[in-house]
Amino acid sequence: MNEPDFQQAVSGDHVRSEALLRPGNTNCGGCGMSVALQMFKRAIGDTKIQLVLPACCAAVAAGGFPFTAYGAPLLMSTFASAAATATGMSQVARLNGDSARVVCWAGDGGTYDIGMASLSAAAERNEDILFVCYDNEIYGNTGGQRSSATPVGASTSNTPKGKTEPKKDILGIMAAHRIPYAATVSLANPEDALRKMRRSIDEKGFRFLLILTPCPTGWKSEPAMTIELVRLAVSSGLFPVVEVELGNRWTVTVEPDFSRTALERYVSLQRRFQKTGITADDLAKGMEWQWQELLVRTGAVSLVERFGSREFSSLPR
Ligand SMILES: Cc1ncc(C[n+]2csc(CCOP(=O)(O)OP(=O)(O)O)c2C)c(N)n1
Ligand code: SF4
Ligand SMILES: [Mg+2]
Repeated sequence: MNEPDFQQAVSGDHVRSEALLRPGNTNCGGCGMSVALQMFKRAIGDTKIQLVLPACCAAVAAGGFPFTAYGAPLLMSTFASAAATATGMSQVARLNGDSARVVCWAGDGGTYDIGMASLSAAAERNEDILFVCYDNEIYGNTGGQRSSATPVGASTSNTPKGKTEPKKDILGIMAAHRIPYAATVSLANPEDALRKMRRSIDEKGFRFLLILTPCPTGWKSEPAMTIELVRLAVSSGLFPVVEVELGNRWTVTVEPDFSRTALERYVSLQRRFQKTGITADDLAKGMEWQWQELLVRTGAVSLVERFGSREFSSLPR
């Protein structure tokens, strides 16, 4: 897509050829993943893609055979083989001179947990694929069990009293593979989101996007509050909106204001937190750790400042 076309896509002032997720799909009302798919299509325009969907709500969304709610060719895979399957498809497309870009569209279960081995292997080989994780912080499709993306304190069907472990730092893990591009995406900041989606489809080598996608069914939130929840997660600092180039150039692309009111509202709008009595204060503790880490990664705070030790002054930044 050239620059004027991209500007049109950002403004929404364009004609979409075909939706990526069509009417007839089985997603719940207010599903953040549906919004993410539509925004992704808006960013990529008519760029030809092939989708790989491991087991997840997005796979079920296609509907019953022989129909499909997707406006792109797709292959459903096992959790464990999604990135390996996408690797094969990308290599075959290259050998055939086919311009299609291969995109894995996986849930947090298929990314943080069950798909991690082949995901890590494909990232390490720098395969030419885009791996998108839509993160609803649970195994949504099987009734809302915890995943390693579930935040501390959230009630799930197998942690009814609240999860005790913090959310895994998946972006840090992916960046450690020194892949060309990794980013987190906020659906409440469309301009930033569209730019990152566009870049990740164009860039060569392994790219990774993490999109926070509220799940009204599992989060026990109102469907109409989906984008508001993302906005609150971003402004409170709970969901850092960043990008990482080549594994070590970290940039915060949407600055939070660390609003305590936003954090309290974020908690109050989801019954998954109210059930366990977790408070904004409890969530703020984990957030502090995350931002200390992030400020060092972006270079805003040096290791010396963070740890106050002379031993760190000789380390490269
Ligand atoms: C190896 C394996 N274990 C378990 C399942 C059952 N299963 C299907 S979908 C799913 C949950 C997926 O969670 P996630 O990837 O986060 O996607 P979501 O359902 O939340 O969209 C599970 C556990 C499976 N299909 N394969
Ligand atoms: S369970 Fe959650 S993620 Fe799955 S379709 Fe429903 S709202 Fe979307
Ligand atoms: Mg999930």
